[in-house]
Amino acid sequence: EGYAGDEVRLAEEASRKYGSPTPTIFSKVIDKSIPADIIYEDEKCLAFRDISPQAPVHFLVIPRVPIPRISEARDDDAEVNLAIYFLILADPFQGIFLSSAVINDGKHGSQSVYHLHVHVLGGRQMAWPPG
Ligand code: D5M
Repeated sequence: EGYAGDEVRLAEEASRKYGSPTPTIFSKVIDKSIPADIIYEDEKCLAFRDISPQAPVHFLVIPRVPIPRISEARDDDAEVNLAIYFLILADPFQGIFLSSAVINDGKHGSQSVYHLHVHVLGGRQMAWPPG
């Protein structure tokens, strides 16, 4: 509820900007047609726990607009402003140490879901570089 009804408008907007992105599983998370552990949402973005957590804390931050990948984000995609996301996320996760934020881009980045998402991981020692 709350922001329901915006999805059609956002999909049309994305379709104009990016061609017609194939809807992904994250569209269903957004429209709540599949269950997800949503920890934060506002008119621009959603955060929910990763179904396959790689750390004690592992959630994904996605824009509602279905931008397929970071390398296709446009200048006018203000909602992709990571500073905004992390400011927002600082609040629900106050007190939890967040270690890394990762964006996988395309085939070489092993991106599997083509709806832009930021992995936010924490609660354990991370390694560098990623595999
Ligand atoms: O990572 C895509 C991530 O999305 C991967 O860590 C699993 C996660 N995922 C996939 N489906 C779901 C659902 N339904 N809920 C929560 N998390 C999900 P990538 O960066 O594309 O490799």
